[in-house]
Amino acid sequence: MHRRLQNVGLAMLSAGLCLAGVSSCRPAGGADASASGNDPEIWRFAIEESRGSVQHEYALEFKRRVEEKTGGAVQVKVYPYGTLGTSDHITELCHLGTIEFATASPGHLGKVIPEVQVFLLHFLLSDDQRTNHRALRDPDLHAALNELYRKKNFELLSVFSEGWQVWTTKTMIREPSDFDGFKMRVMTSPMLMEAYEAYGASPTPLPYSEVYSALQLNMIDGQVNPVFAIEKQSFYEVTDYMIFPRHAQFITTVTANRRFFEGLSPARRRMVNETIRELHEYVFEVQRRLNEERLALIKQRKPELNIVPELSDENRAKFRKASLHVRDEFVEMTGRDGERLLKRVLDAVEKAEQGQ
Ligand code: 6CS
Repeated sequence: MHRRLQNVGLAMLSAGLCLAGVSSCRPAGGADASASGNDPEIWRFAIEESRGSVQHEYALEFKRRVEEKTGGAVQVKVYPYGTLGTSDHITELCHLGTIEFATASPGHLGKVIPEVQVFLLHFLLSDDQRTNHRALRDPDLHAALNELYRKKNFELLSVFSEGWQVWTTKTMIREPSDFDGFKMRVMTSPMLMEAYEAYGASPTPLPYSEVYSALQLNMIDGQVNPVFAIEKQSFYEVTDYMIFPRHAQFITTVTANRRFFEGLSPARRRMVNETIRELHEYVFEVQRRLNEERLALIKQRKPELNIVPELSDENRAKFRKASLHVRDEFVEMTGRDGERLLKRVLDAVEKAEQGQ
């Protein structure tokens, strides 16, 4: 979309938020705003997923805890995917400060903060989910990332995994050569194009909301997402195979508008940080439970779906080998900052593997 038109659209979205009744409440404004009047202060939290997904449960729990801790002085309004547009719209609204909080997944945010695409590289993290969970909380990694987020007017609050990325496809994929000419839907960050081109596929970037119909109309041959999302968006209905290559995890980040965050009183800032810390453990359990439960549902609803729980070690090694040069492309695309970040992620995983 033309940049100018996009901005007009965003201005209309902002106006829409006021018309939706939010304007009748006191706007978010940190310490000063929280010291006057009896109306609750409203914090808006937009997520990139629909109701009943990992991000939705996360945002609802954030809301519950913040409202409880502030005795209702702050109320959090959660906007599920679609209510404020696509991931790109949500990111822009948080950047502008029209909303205070948003989830921003590297799969889309990479267009704004290229270095965050480090989390899109394949075979980078540990094979063990708990290890990755610890690594993603690494303070040095967080600080390095936050420096990049702040330059774009975001405050990075959290990085977490929503589970393994799983392919649902119309044909069987066992090894890279099976991807020859295969139209794979990817999120819209450029690194994902590189990642699947490395296997010989033809990657097709699309917003989340367009994936189901693109599969249905045979415009694409497959897509990649965690199990809970495959069930929630019904992608399994329009594909024949569900393959678990364990090549990457779906990583997301939680952000706040930087000006809003810095304008909060120290006590409020501490409360947000404390809540975010508490939610790191909480969300690990949520993604584990949702991915497990939804897999059982999919099996029950579509018994004829071919589920491939793992690739052979030999084929997995072929994918790993094909993926490695994408790390060089990442460094080429992101320069010194990207290179340093890549090293930090690898160090954080190593430290977590050693139980530090
Ligand atoms: O594939 C996507 O575009 C989306 N998938 C998930 C699991 N969350 C948000 C993201 O936009």
